[in-house]
Amino acid sequence: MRKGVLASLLAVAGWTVAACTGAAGDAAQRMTVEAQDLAFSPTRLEMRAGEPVVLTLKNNGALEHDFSIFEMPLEGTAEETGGSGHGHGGAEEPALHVSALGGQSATLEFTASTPGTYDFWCTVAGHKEAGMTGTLVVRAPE
Ligand SMILES: [Cu+2]
Repeated sequence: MRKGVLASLLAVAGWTVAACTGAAGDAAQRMTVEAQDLAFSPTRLEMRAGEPVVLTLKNNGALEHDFSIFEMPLEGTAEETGGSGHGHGGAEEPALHVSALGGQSATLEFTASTPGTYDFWCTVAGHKEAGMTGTLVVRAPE
């Protein structure tokens, strides 16, 4: 019994270390999306499936902005760091989401699993309609 508990604890500890080290590391595909009031730059991102991505959202505007993709298959779960932490009020949660207050930056680590073209936009009310949209292209692994 005790042995079983210890093994479980070790398994949890091992998992935690792996999570902290991050799937990303040096080999990650690093990219930055800048947000203005009210646009993204660039509006087109490309990445490879199966390889970790570290995406930085740099908010150069005064308003809060986010980068969201509602439906996109991932390997594991996305990890947001330094975001403004706004919620979506119990509405549908995006598969990918990173938010930043005006003048701040936040990062999102994730791994896309499936090649395809995905639309991203800012979910702050009215921003998508004002043109805060873009396209993320996931290419097949090399
Ligand atoms: Cu916005």
